[in-house]
Amino acid sequence: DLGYPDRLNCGAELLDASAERWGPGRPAFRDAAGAVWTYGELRERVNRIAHVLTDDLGVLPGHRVLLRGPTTPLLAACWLAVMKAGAVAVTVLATQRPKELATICGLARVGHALCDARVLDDLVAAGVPGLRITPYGGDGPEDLVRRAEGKPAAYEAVATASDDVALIAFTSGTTGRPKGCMHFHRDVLAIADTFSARVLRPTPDDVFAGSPPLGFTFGLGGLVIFPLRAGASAYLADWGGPGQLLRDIARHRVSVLFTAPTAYRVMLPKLAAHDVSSLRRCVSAGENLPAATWREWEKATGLRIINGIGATELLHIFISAADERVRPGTTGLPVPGFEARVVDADGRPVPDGTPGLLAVRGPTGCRYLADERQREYVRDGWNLTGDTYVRDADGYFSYVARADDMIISAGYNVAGPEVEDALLRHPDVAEAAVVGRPDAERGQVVVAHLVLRQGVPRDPETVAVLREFTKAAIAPYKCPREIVFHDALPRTATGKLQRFRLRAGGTG
Ligand code: 3SK
Repeated sequence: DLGYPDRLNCGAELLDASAERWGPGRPAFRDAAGAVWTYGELRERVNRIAHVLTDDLGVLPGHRVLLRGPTTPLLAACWLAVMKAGAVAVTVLATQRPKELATICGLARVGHALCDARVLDDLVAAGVPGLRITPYGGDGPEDLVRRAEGKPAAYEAVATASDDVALIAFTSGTTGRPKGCMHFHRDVLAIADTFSARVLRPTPDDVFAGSPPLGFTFGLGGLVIFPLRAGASAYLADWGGPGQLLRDIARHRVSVLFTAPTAYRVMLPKLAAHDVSSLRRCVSAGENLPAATWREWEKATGLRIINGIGATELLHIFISAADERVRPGTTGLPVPGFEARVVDADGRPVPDGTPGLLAVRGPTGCRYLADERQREYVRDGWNLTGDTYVRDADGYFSYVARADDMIISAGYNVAGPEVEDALLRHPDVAEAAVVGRPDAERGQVVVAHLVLRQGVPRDPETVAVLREFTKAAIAPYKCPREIVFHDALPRTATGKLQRFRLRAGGTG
């Protein structure tokens, strides 16, 4: 029990309470143009925007407000204003296309949208009936920032109940139809008071930065909720590639980094040219972190990556480990406040050492928005994440594969990520995805889809070298029968690998 009161507004807690506690003059956000917003300035801007929402746009508590834009302090301010106004934020990615936006607006019954003026077109093209769109950051007369200028600098947050819905986040759909996940005001604080406070342990002097967008709860938590709850600051800008992120780390003396395994991998060869001495915490989630990447990062920086598994359904990370608790190659231990176990298809716990389905429960719950899949994914209060995991005798959880990504070849179970991990140990391999291809004789055969490092030839010799290399690392039945080279692997907008597209013969 995290002991939250019945009345709780997460926007007020993250902003007003933090400004009071840590001081309004402390930096809250920095942007790509070099601007710094203090907690006091952020509070004033948020309050003025909240006034526009309630006084001009007629947004009432419980109304759903779509938020869409690249990662900027202004987008974060809009999110906080929606929270303070007691409305429900529906966060989407700036890169989502009209059809996807129309689906989300329909499912979540969105009536209002605050949209960065630079990405307005796709939202307009979505043609959502009755949607009232207010642009921000542009120069039109209706612009939110202009309208906010004349508003009072103070705003009393709506006294929401701690279990009023604060946000609806959509799963990114590694396999198809997105699901809306509802989260309460108390859930927003719970992720900061569990994973962040107990595992990450930031201080008010920390500077956060990273690649996940704010429309993905990995980014919203890591770049807005956690720093504000800790009185720290965040550098908010879109992912501009590995070189850009490394330059930003040096320029803003970033100390807490949130990014995904692929980004750690692509930063590795560029590390030596940048000053990353300010980093003290590196968090990886969004996908399985190969042990090879963990080791190479530690060798290059001396830093032990904090691996974690999170889910939109649980809002943020629920299994992880930091410092001396890290065991490379595992995801870690349940985050204090969460429980996790490995179960069979009937939901019964399996013995340690036996792979099964990962089930988790904790303060953030899993509540799908009007979706019949709630019964399938949530059983007796346990959320089935769709991952196959194994727990060892010490209680550490290790990723095996997505439940539907197990390859069964000639009667043997092959976990794609184990083969990927072996391939990624080779210096020529930049990215790897291993899937099964139907085969009349063996049921399935193991196929490796690879992106090679720049300059490595895509020829039979490279194939032969990689074959020998994997044979020396894993049992022959797991070794890829086929190796296919790609320029890039197919990924969701949040960067998750879409293995189903590779199985279907796509390249992305
Ligand atoms: O979906 C994920 O992988 C994730 C990871 C960390 C935090 C939040 C999320 C949704």
